[in-house]
Parts: sequence; C-alpha cells; structure tokens
Amino acid sequence: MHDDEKDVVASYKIIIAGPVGAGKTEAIRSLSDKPIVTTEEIASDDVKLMKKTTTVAMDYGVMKLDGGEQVRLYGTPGQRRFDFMWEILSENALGLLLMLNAEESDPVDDLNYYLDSFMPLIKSSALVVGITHAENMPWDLHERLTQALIERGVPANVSVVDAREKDQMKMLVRSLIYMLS
Ligand SMILES: Nc1nc2c(ncn2[C@@H]2O[C@H](COP(=O)(O)OP(=O)(O)OP(=O)(O)O)[C@@H](O)[C@H]2O)c(=O)[nH]1
Ligand SMILES: [Mg+2]
Repeated sequence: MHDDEKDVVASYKIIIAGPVGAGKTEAIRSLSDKPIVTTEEIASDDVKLMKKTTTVAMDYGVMKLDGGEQVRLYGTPGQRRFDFMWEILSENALGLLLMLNAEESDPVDDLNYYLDSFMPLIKSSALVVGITHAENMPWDLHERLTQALIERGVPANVSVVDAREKDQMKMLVRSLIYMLS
C-alpha cells in the first residue's frame, strides 16, 4: 500500500463537465493534492479565440477531504466533437460537478444540454452546479438555473465559484459528497 493510500476511508469518482472555457481543467488543478494529468492541446478554430489550449481527452486529479475520503476527479473535454469521452469517463462515477460559464450566451441552454447528455449518471448519482466567470453575472442567472433544475425535477446545489480558488471548489466537491452519503 502506498503511503498516500493510508487513512483513506472511502473513495469517490467524480466527473467534472461543462462547456469550453468553463474552468474544468483549472478547477482540477486547484483541487488536486498532486500534479494533475492533462491532455491539453493547442486550441484550433473558434476555441482559439477564447484561450490557447483545450482538453482533448481528459483531466485527472486526486484530493483528500478532511474526513479522509479520497476524491478522484475526472475532467471531460468541453468540445462537443470529443463527447464520446463523456460516456467513457462517466463509467462507475458517483457524482457530477457541472461547471457553467456565466459569460456564455445562454447558460440555461448549456445546463439543459448537459442534463440531457449526463442524465443516466445524474439519475444514478448526484449533481452540483458551479457558475464560473461570474464577475459580471446577470442578477437573475442563479435563479434561472435553479428554476430550470426544478422544472427538470433534478435536485442540485447551484453555487457561484471561481475555478482558480481552491477553497471555493473544495466546498462544492464537499457538498456533492454529502449528497451521496
Ligand atoms: N475570470 C475568471 N476566470 C476563470 C474562472 N474560472 C476559470 N477561469 C479561467 O478561465 C480559463 C478556463 O480554462 P480551462 O480550465 O482550461 O477551461 P476548460 O473548462 O477546461 O475548457 P476546455 O478544456 O477547453 O473544455 C482559465 O484561463 C482559467 O484561469 C472564473 O471564475 N473567473
Ligand atoms: Mg480543459
């Protein structure tokens, strides 16, 4: 047994999904206790206008919560042309952290798209939503996202976070783990 596997009371596999630029890779970088595994490539076409690199297969990081629970974090690629990875990564996952970019043209539409795509996982596990890039967020966005979740009959905690802030992201992961236990 590795030293870092000692004192692990439980282990959870969590998926982090959401559109390009929502901050999935950044969140895993903030959260992970170890250097993360990424598959970032130089972005092409429209993504290039937003940022230099983009995830093409997956991100992986691992963190330990205060209670000793180990959380394995799997980040998905945001680009829809890599959506075949979403199902592969979701296998045996215990929860979904959906990150939505408040600066996108229609984050409620993004929410509905990801609810449709990840419904099998959501039904068998739990969901939390993190709204990023929220510096100039429309005042009613939180309410509209919460309402959309109620309409779909999906219970979920919606929080405003900055993916670069470890403590904020840790709180979100903790709330997901609480929903599971
Ligand atoms: N201003 C601001 N920037 C953020 C926030 N969250 C993340 N970022 C930045 O936004 C960019 C998001 O990049 P990534 O983490 O690569 O996004 P991603 O979701 O992994 O995107 P893909 O891999 O392309 O799907 C990074 O430069 C982050 O530092 C936030 O809440 N506010
Ligand atoms: Mg990424």
